[in-house]
Amino acid sequence: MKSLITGACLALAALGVAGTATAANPLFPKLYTADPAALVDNGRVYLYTGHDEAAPDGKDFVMHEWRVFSSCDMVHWTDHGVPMKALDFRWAKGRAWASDITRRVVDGKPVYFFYTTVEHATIPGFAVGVATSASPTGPFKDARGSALITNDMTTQTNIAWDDIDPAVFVDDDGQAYLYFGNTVLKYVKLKPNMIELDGPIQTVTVKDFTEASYVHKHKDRYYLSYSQHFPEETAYMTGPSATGPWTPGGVIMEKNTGTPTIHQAIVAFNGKSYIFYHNAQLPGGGEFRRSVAVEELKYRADGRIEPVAQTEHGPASNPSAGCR
Ligand code: FUB
Repeated sequence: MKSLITGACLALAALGVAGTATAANPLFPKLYTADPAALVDNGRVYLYTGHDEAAPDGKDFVMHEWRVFSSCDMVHWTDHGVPMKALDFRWAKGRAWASDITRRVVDGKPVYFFYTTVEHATIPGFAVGVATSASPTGPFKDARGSALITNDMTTQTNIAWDDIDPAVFVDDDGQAYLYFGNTVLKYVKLKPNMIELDGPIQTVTVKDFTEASYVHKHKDRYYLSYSQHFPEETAYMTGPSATGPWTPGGVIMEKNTGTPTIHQAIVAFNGKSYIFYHNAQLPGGGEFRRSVAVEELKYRADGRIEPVAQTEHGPASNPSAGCR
């Protein structure tokens, strides 16, 4: 298997579309990447990012597509290219902002559900779309032919980008939730088909919330992490269920220099936990030219998360024996 992957990577690298990278942070030295999302599947970790394409003096995000990478050890990464572009949603105007991913078995087969932020072409503001694929590396196709969430469905603020950064969480009982929002944190239940809302959009009061909400579970505890303030730092709360009530836990990662955003994803892989985030540490990096990095994340005995420092060396190799 390893030689097949290596051979495939060499061939793809020759085409200039994919290849392998040995980690140290930032993970991908030839590409500006942002807004990480992660999925562990068959012992392999898949990492989904946005692609920052702004010019060095750019004054806004230029993001047309998402990228996907994978690793069996958190150190060597395979580039699987572009699983989807913003304009693959025919109702979208563009802007491939943050995404998240989950896997469910439908009719006995795995289906990968990719939730994304894009700008809507006809309903002013940003929207959430959902796309599916039979493979974690795509290609992903619009699952509905219409947006799942549009800016006119929420009224807490009049910000055009207040319905961004979808994060999907499937609880142990099978109920799926989608968290999203800028300035106001919202969540909604998803129907079992994963492509329709099931009930009203709810809000969560979170002091200093900015964006990038993300829910994961560790042992019996639920963790809601998010970006707070601007420039952003990564904070978290804990609770007894996927809907809280939430108790503040503190700061996981301090703010960046060079970019005000930080956008995390937290995942358990091969017996350890990791936090993906972005910074501006690649040469030529900045607010609109970010780069994804990863660190090991540790829990204290009482369940609290230890503060995580950004490093250049990244985590130690953690080879997954079951990696396919
Ligand atoms: O990448 C565009 C936006 O910047 C994301 O939606 C936010 O989370 C922030 O990272």
